[in-house]
Amino acid sequence: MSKAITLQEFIMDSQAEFPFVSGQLTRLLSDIGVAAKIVNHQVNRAGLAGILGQSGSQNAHNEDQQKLDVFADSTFMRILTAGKSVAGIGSEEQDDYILCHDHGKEGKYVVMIDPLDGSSNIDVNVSIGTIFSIYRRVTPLGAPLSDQDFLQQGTEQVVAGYILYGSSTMLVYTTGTGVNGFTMDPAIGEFFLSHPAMKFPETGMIYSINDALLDASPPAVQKFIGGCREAQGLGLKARYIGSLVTDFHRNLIKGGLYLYPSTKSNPEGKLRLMYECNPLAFIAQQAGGHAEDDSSNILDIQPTSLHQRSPFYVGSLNMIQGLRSCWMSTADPK
Ligand code: P6P
Repeated sequence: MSKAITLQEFIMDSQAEFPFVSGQLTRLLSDIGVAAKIVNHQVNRAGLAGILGQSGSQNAHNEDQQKLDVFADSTFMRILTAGKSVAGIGSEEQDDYILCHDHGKEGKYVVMIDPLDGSSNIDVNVSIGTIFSIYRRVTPLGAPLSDQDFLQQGTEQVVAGYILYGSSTMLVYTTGTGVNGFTMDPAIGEFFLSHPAMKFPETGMIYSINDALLDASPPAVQKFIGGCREAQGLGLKARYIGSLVTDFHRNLIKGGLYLYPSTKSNPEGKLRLMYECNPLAFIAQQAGGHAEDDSSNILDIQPTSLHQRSPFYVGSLNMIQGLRSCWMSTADPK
């Protein structure tokens, strides 16, 4: 039986793929693995450690922060700023981006992170996740960071990944040469390569949407979901957990499409482009899937604000193509 490969070994072996790296990316990926272990430990004991429930504070979106939201955010901030690789961090839980090391003059990379997505599920013991993206800074080393370092298109991502705190804890990421998944062995607190070269199955048969949004969704989305329901006899299934990382991960393994549409009351949708849509879109693309908003590839969107939202449809290519044909057939007659 071949030796199990640890996350650290995989990261070191992969460094050869980046011939010009200074080792900063390797260090940064390792730091994310360490922060994931710390957060995982706390998530797994939340009910015992008295850190369930709300923290009493709100985030940048005036959403109630759970105690674990605050813990996860502070943990990733602490670990990532301790290294010299990161010049700045944009967090869904922080109003503005954080500059590291003398106004961000050091460090080749910036990180965008949703420290704990789906945290409203914590108190009911449903799986939750961390989502992260790494970009190269745009401003030169030695200069202070600016907005342009953070408001980059998704195509500029160097790394994207997520940690799923579920029945087992997994770290899944891509550096642009495929998607690899690592499962934690809780006995020794180490991530081992368990899902090499992850790909969406050719045909997706799962659709994931909050049914309560459907009547307020674009006609194309209503037509697509109607078609899925009619195809129930052919094996189409509805699965929606209300935790994006969990729904995405299941659809990546089994094949499916996650939809969070624009609605009449929220024309930009709910999910955040920089912290949720871009990283999962990069992973989806690398796994043979795709991700769009109401009209274009998510990765091509030029961000204009740190916390901007976007409609989000992500998953198996055949299902994205089915949705696209619904957009075309329901387009307003010119
Ligand atoms: P709704 C969690 O708040 C989240 O950001 C995603 O994890 C999840 O898919 C979605 O929102 C759930 O939103 O409106 O269906 O409760």
